Amino acid sequence: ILVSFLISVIFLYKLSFISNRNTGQCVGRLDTDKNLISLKQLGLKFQHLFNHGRLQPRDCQALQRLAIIIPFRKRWSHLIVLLNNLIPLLSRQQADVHFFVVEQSSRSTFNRGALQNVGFLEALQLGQFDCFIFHDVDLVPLNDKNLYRCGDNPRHFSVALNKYSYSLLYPGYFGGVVGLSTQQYRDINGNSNLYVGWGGEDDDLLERLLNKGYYISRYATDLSKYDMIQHGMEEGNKPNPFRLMLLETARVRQEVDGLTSIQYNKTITDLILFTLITVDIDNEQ
Ligand code: UD2
Ligand code: MN
Repeated sequence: ILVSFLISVIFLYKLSFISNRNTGQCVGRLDTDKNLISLKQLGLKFQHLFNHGRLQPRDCQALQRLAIIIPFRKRWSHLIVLLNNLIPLLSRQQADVHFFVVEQSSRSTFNRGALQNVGFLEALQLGQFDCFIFHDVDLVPLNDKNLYRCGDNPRHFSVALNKYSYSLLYPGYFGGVVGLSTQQYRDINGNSNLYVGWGGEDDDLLERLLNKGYYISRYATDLSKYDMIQHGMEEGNKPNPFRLMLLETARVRQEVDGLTSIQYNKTITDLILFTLITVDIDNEQ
């Protein structure tokens, strides 16, 4: 009797863990689900949680409405893995969230900073958002107590990456996944639009926020672990040779280079789980 009692207790405990992972409370440390399913299957799996592109808690009203901005080009398998892991996590965190995938059309060199500015401006055309989380498509959070919300200072979420043995790369590292309130992002005039190709735009963003009297806020390392899905470097996103030179003038450019100066053409498509914003960016502006 004792043995069968113990077995049932263990079984019930496991069951509650599994059901928590799908809907209920946060559970802490997670394993990444790396299964590749189609975009259609992903839609079928999660569509019941969405209403007009908005994932909302069932039993309460969230304090912050979040926009997750994903700069993107030709990384569909990463996007699927990210959403497959992030949607249940955010649902457990009772988040009120809308995903915006900001895709740069293939003509020009990749410009992550400019795409983030477009995501911010276009999201605010479509709804009211309190908090913007700018999210690399290839970073999967490993702990659901890493709470996706904005605070009094800009927050760096992706502190500890598998790629860097789960330790902070350097104290001023502000790449990967960061969150700024709508007010904070406006105050700093968003990202620079001048970083064409790989690198430097994240360090520039840090200069901009420090220049406006903010500092970086981070959660404990244990909560801030991420796995970066393995990838190479794209032809259209080669390291920018001017990035260090640009960085020297970050603060003097801040008022004239950013949200206030960006020029682009866009096409918007509403899908079940996210809004796709396809953007033509003129890197010569
Ligand atoms: C690092 C930073 C990233 C950014 C970049 C320099 C981390 C974890 N990430 O990323 O935040 O500062 O350096 O620009 O430190 N992307 C596409 N398609 C492309 C190219 C880029 O979708 O063809 C997007 C995608 O969201 C990707 C992000 O841009 O995650 C950053 O590009 P990356 O992953 O190639 O660069 P990585 O890992 O060095
Ligand atoms: Mn990456």
